[in-house]
Amino acid sequence: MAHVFRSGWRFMLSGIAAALVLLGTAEALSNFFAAASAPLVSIGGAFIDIIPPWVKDAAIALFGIYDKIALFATMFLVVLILAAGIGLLARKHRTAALLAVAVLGIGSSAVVISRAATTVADAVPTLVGTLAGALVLAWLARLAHRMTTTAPADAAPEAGTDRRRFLLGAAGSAALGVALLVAGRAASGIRGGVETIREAIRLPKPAAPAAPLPAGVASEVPGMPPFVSPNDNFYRIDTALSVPRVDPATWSLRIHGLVEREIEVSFDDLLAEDLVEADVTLTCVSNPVGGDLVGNARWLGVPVRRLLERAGVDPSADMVLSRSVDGFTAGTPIEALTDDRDSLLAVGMNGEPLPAQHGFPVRMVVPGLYGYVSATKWLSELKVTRYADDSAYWTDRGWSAKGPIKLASRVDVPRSFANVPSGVVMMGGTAWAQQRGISKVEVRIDDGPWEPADLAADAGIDVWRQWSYAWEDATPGRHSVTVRATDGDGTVQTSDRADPVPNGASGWHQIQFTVEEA
Ligand SMILES: Nc1nc2c(c(=O)[nH]1)N[C@H]1C(S)=C(S)[C@@H](COP(=O)(O)O)O[C@H]1N2
Ligand SMILES: [Mo]
Repeated sequence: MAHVFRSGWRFMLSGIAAALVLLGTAEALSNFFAAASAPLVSIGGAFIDIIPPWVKDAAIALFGIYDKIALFATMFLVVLILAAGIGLLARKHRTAALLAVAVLGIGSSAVVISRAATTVADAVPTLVGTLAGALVLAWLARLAHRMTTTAPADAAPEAGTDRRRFLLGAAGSAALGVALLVAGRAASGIRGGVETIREAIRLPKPAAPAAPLPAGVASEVPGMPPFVSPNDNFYRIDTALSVPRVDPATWSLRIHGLVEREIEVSFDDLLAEDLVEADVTLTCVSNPVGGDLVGNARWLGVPVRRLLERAGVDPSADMVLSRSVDGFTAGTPIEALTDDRDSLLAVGMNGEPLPAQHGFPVRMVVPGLYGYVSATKWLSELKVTRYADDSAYWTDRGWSAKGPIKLASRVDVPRSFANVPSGVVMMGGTAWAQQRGISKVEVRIDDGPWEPADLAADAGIDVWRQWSYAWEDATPGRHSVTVRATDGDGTVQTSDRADPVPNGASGWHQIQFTVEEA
């Protein structure tokens, strides 16, 4: 019995080593194909597209920006368990096990091909990987068999050789697979490909530069987030498990649908336009009260309005469905793209070409609307249409068709559950109501009266506004601070709590902190 158990482990190991070779080979080869040609990228992507929205919301709540890593780790674990099972199957039924590998490989290839950003050729990494994995499984299973059939007690020298052969083969295959995986991952992330192209781009100066930021837009309270969010840690939210690799030389944007004339523009066409610069604070509808899925940047681009005018929008249209190369879509009310706000086809972010993660080469930026209905990254298409005729990615998954950004405010300093020294307690935070601006922020200590906070300088209605407040006679002990803002129209932020689903969170942000004894 113990003997059978031991040999079972050998076959499970064979399966796992073969799976690592499969994944490693496919991952390494995927660098020569679309990013989604790596099987786990496509399978994960398909999974994200079909799971019920609440699962995704729960994952974001649980893992935040690490949701993608969590998904990859889970998929990897599932693959290893599956592989161990197939290895066990190979002990008695080698053909059945190889057939299972083939079915899984072909099935995965089909998923790869079905993705929006891939073509049939992108199945090559998965198919070659499957072949390599199957060969390794067949070989290791044969070695494992030889070990099992040679009784360990007698014929000792031969058994020793077989044992060594198997262990070397299994360990070597597993190591090779892991090495290919690591090298393949390291080589991807578009380094050397699109990243070199991106770095070589020189963006033209804006014909209409943004006004310089007024002095004093940043609150002086230590520990506040920067007023302009650096590109490197600007929040990132999207359904793309690997960042799409889009070459600006072959990129084009097609504008079609309810228009007088279809137009198609290249990246160079866009750069040749008079470019407009605008400070716009972007916000995710999934941002919880007090959350940080919000960022402020200076964008450079071509007004969407200008291209829509050229195409000639039919009066019956009420929506523009923007589409990404990876299949994501957003539905934006047509007036948000044709009125005089700074809705842009953005090519630049804080003085650089768009970072790959933020939509290189071209994305949409629309002041006043949550990202899911407006901020399409890796943009490829604008379809002028009607809400009655088309719906977008998140609308199909239970979120509202329209997503104006709700008035919001948060406490950034002190941090939740911080201990602060006694004396004057400095507090600071951020408020936003894009398209309306912020006219007032008030804070309340414990159950005390609402006190006006000091507003930092105003950088415009589409930009967040920082505030500060000095609590002069802070008493030692545990306290809470609550914040509420008033927008430029005089509307006071509601205390009604709403979850992010279906159209954005609301409610006052409150944090707890402790003032230390003097
Ligand atoms: N192609 C694509 N564009 C997308 C998304 C996406 O999943 N895919 N997510 C949208 C959402 S929900 C938000 S909040 C913003 C976030 O933009 P950022 O990652 O640059 O902050 O991008 C939008 N554009
Ligand atoms: Mo979002």
